[in-house]
Amino acid sequence: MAKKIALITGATAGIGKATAELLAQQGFNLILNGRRRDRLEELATILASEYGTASVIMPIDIRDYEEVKASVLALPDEWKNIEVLVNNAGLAAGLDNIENGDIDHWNRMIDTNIKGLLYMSKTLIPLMKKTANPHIVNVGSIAGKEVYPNGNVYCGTKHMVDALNKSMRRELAEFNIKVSSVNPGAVETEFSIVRMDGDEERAGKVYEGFENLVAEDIADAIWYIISRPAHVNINELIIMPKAQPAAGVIIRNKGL
Ligand code: NDP
Ligand code: 8X3
Repeated sequence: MAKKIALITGATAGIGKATAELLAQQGFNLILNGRRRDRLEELATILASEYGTASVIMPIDIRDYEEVKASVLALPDEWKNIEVLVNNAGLAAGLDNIENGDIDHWNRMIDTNIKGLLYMSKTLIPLMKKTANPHIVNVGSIAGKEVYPNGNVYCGTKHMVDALNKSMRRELAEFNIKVSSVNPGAVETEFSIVRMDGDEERAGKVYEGFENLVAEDIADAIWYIISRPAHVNINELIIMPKAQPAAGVIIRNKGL
């Protein structure tokens, strides 16, 4: 298997799926993670027919450390040669102040955005150290750089991703592993539907009256990050819609 291997978490939708498509197009073989097995199978079939991509699907919940470890251990040896890890899986749940916050929302965000990213990184770092040009790309957020009203716990988890991104870079440079982050503003994916507990009408309003980012914009940035020459590392990128000058601030209905 001559192609490089990338593992993408959260490849069933949005930014992860668009990144899988772009990396397949750029000649990677892929390990595709997400909980929805049917979507992973469908994506693997499409990527094989369109780009000749070989994929292994990893339909697991990254919040479960034992499951993460077991599924990585179960990979055939030739698939353990993982050069690129895109820590993308994550979510926001709810948009309430802390007083009215839902404990289950908080746990899902903390367990996925922070612990899931840690579990996957801890498990893969020993394998990645053995590869030629290892690179971890963490998907943070503008919510990890700034805060906005009712963003509280989501913003907190993404600030932690920002801190982990910096920590990993400090720790892993001596092992030749690049660590980068991409930090987007509003991207229309399934993100707001998940945040609003499935209320598609409310989710749709988030993107009304301005031109939001699309998943392909972020996939493009991830490809830019991982395609730099070996001696260059992009520490972090912040990518916003033109109409979103800051977290939680959107200029609507200006014909953008
Ligand atoms: P989507 O909801 O479209 O995609 C999220 C992906 O994460 C899905 O593939 C989902 O798969 C996966 N996922 C969620 N929980 C788990 C879990 N426990 N185990 C494994 N996979 C999981 O949202 P986006 O594409 O927008 O989000 C991707 C990342 O980008 C997130 O980290 C998000 O915080 C970040 N982000 C998004 C922004 C936006 O405005 N959309 C802006 C800034 C950052 P499944 O449900 O099948 O498990
Ligand atoms: C999501 C970006 O601005 O909706 O991480 O919080 S924002």
